[in-house]
Amino acid sequence: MALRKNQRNLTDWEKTQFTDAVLKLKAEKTGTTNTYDKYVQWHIDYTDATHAGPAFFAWHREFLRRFEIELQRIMKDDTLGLPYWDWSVDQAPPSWPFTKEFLGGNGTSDARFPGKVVDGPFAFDDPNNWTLHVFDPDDPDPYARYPYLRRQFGPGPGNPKSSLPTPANVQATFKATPYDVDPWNENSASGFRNMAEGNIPEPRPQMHNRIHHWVGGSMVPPTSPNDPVFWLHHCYVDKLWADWQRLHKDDVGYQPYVPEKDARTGHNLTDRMAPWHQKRPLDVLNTWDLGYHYDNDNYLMPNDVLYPGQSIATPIVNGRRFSLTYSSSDGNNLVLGSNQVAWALWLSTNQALPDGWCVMQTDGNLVIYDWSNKPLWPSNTNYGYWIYLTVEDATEKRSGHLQMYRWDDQTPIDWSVPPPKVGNSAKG
Ligand SMILES: [Cu+2]
Repeated sequence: MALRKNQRNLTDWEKTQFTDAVLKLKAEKTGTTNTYDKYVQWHIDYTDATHAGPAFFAWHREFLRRFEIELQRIMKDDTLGLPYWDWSVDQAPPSWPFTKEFLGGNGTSDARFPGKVVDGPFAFDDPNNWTLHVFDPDDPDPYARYPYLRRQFGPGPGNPKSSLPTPANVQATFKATPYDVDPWNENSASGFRNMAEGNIPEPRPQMHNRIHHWVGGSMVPPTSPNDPVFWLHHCYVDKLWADWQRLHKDDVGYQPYVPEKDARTGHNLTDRMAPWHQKRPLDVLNTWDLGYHYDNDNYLMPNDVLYPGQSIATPIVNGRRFSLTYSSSDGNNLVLGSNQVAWALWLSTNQALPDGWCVMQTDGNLVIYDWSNKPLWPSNTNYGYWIYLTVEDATEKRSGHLQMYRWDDQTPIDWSVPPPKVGNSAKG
């Protein structure tokens, strides 16, 4: 199971893991191309087929998951998850991804190389020599066939928007129902899909589309995966869908994927999605089934790791949200907290522990380690089978509690907190 984290909370090590993995896929030859460029080519070949229709979210979910599995393979780490960029919040340094240490910054305004990215691991002149090979033959921009990564933040050709979407835009999109409406394309006048994809309201582009045009340069579709920020952008777009699915399952009644028929081929519930033809939209509705989840889910799965400052959280139910944070400001302890109280509902210990990390192990133990991998605090739940931990939300009887469950049959196990307020559990 891969845990997909907000890029603003990634450690320097996690950022390097991601960029190294991307560089390795680019360097891995396959046939006449490389693994990375195969994905760029798929995106350009299927741009018309997969955008502006209900399967926009389903196709990109499968596309991203395939890419994530390639990252895991090349790094030999099946817990590696794509990071997401919440562009409605992280719109400036240092919390956005366009830093020298992560994805590199804006392109240069030098008239000889307009938009050329000159810092970070994906700069053409960096020793990694990130080189573009896949181009859009129909792009009228003469620079669109230059072999270096380009970015031109802000308004530009085809982009009247000088800003990124806001949290209010995101909230409005979450309210949109149903999933999609007739005529199931860019002219659909309402529905979550077309609002989040970005063709409503006028003036276009909004939401998802706006980010492509705002980053500009290589991020202008269809060859946008040439810029690795594509994955962080689309990971957040996928998270929007996952959050929308969860939101409308709980409160407003279940909102299914539509339509079952009536959309063009490839976009109906049980159409096979090209070019792989294995999955249908029906097969990608649940991220758990696909092998990943987001850090705003209230689960800690086997092998999920929290580094300092990282957390999992419940959705807000009846105004209440509970979260479990591995908190450096609380002495590198696990802290169960709520948005309604300033104090901790539970602490792993009330002493300051050395810096480290926290993992839900496959032996069933939740353990805090220091950087030399010495255990500092265990939950003592090594029952010998896989366990996952949940933060119970306000719909549950044990609202605001941590509860562990067996992975295989989802029965609760004998460990939950609080009480006690501090320490190891209410085992036995
Ligand atoms: Cu896109």
